Order: sequence, then C-alpha cells, then structure tokens
Amino acid sequence: MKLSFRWYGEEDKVSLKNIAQIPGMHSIVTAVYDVPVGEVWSRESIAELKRQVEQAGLHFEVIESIPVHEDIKLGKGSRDRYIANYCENIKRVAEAGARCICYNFMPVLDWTRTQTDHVLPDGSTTLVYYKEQVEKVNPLESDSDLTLPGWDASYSREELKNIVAQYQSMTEEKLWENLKYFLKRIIPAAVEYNVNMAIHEDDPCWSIFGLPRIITDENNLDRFLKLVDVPNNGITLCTGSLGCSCKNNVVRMAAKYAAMGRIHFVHMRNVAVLPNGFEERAHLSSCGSLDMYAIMKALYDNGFQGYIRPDHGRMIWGETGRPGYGLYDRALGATYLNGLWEAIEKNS
Ligand code: DNO
Repeated sequence: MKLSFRWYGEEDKVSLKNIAQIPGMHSIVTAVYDVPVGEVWSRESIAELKRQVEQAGLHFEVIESIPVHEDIKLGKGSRDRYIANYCENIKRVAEAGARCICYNFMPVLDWTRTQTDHVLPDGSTTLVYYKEQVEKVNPLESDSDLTLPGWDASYSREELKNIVAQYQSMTEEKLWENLKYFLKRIIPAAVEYNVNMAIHEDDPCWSIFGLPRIITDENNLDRFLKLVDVPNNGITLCTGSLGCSCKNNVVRMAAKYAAMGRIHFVHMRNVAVLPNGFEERAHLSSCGSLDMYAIMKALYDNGFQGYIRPDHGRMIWGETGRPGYGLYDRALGATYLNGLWEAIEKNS
C-alpha cells in the first residue's frame, strides 16, 4: 500500500511539512480548488500543486476530486461540454504525474452529516448522522432554516431548492444511464493517459431527500464495474461510507474488488452504526463497528497495491479546523494503518 493524506492546498491549516513528518507517508491527495465545478484546471495551478507537494518530499499521484458537474448527472444537453472538460482535466493531471483520480456521482450533495462537532465521552468531537435530524430538513422548502454539513456552500438556498427539484422526477435507472454515458467517454481518456479512475461510494450509502443514490452496495458496485469493464474504471473503497449500513460486508467487498484489481484507492474510517444513524469514531477497530484489521488483511491478501489514506479524524487535543480533516487524529489513524500493515506483512 502507499500511504497518503488529504491536503486542501495552501488554505489548509495542516501543512505539508507536518504531513511529511508522519512516518511512512508517501503521497498527498489534493485538487485544484480555484476553478468552478466543470471548468478546466489551469496547467499552472496543477504544476504549482505538484511543486509544493514534491518540495515537501511527497508524491503528487492522487487527485481527490475532479468533481462532476450536475448537468452530467442530470443528463442535460450541456453535458458534452462538461465531459470534454473532464477529459481535459484527466489529461492534464495525468501528464503532471497523477495515477489515481477520485470522484463521486452523488446528486447535489456530497457526504452528508447532521452535526460536525458532536462531543464523544472522551471530550473529542466528531461527525455524526442522526436520522431524526435529517428528517427535519426539507431542501424543497426554501425557508427551511437548516442546512447540513457537506452541502456545497456555493449554492444559495434558492439554487439548492431548484437543483433538488430537478432531480425529483429522476429515477435511479436514469441516473445509471447518465453515469454510463459519462464513463463511456471518460474511461478511454483515463486509459490513454494511464490513470485510474476511482469512484467514491455515496456517503451515506442510501437515498436522502428523495435524491437517487446508486453507488451504495455490492450489487451496485458489481453493476458499476461492468459498465466499462477495464481496470482503469475502478473504485475508492470508502469503509465508512459503505460501513454505515449493516447490510454491507466491507471485508468481503475489500477482498473481492482487490482480487479483481479494481480498488485503486482506500479511505479507511471507522464508524459506530447506531439504530438511528452513525457516528464517526477513531480508527481503532474497538472504537467502532468495523473490523479494520480484517479489512486491511483482505486488501493485503488480495494483492492490493494502491493508495490508502486515513479518512476523517475526530478533533482531539484542542485542535480546531476543517471538520474531519485535522492533523492529529488522522496522523494517529495513519500510524495505526502502518502498524496493521506491517504486522500483516510480517505474518504472511
Ligand atoms: C469526504 C470525502 C468526500 C470525497 C468525495 C469524492 O470527506 O470523502 O468528500 O472526497 O466524495 O468525490
């Protein structure tokens, strides 16, 4: 495995220097953030990111994310222009050295939580999702006061209402069709430029506010991989996104898709599954519902050689910053993953 860490660019409170001091760190996971969704990233911005990452002694190999414009997900006439831009971005980051590109196909909302600073018994804070809180939010009511973390803050409330409304008549089948249309056009570019596309599962892995969500479980991942059945069309195995539903057997999926050579990137995160939702927890298996050792072993035993990053961390030791993306708890997570991997390697 190649250990990696997400970095949000110069604005990030966590510095590349700090990240480089985490033992075993290989790659930075990042993106160009100064361009609106759907537009082409400038070669200068990409080169500057690469320069900063390499100056810190790390590799510039993983992009998270190149976001997918809503018109592509909605299947609008303008999608061809956005798909052409997408292919151009694939080409540009690949030419700069990227080997893996993470993205998602979730309508409107990316990851969704109801609170980002829930206090755990040890005083650390974490991200949580409680169903009763979600049920109070109606994005179709523009005077609804609530917003949820994870929502794209660049939408005004009115715009959000509008875009959610456009999905009201969309079936899951239609979203599958639009995804297929997209893949048929971008995967050839990924093959040509020798880079792996790694779709991120929907987080959480169920429909919210009536918006269709399709990258949610083993059946759907099987279907996804068959849409364009080449290695470059792969997945980001996000243990927390899949693992927040008890129906998903994450260990089995890790083994299966690693053996197929279709996992290019792994987000390792532990969650505690509750009757009314879930809480993100420290990485250690005993802190949540997932068997992190078994997942790492399944990856190892099935020849996984891609990138792994500790996913969200709690806020600990008084740290403040971007929820889920502080330094300390993610660094603890990275060290734990190193320990698991070394033990598994030496034992086999
Ligand atoms: C949340 C992340 C996601 C992920 C995207 C990939 O913290 O895991 O936002 O980056 O879904 O496109």
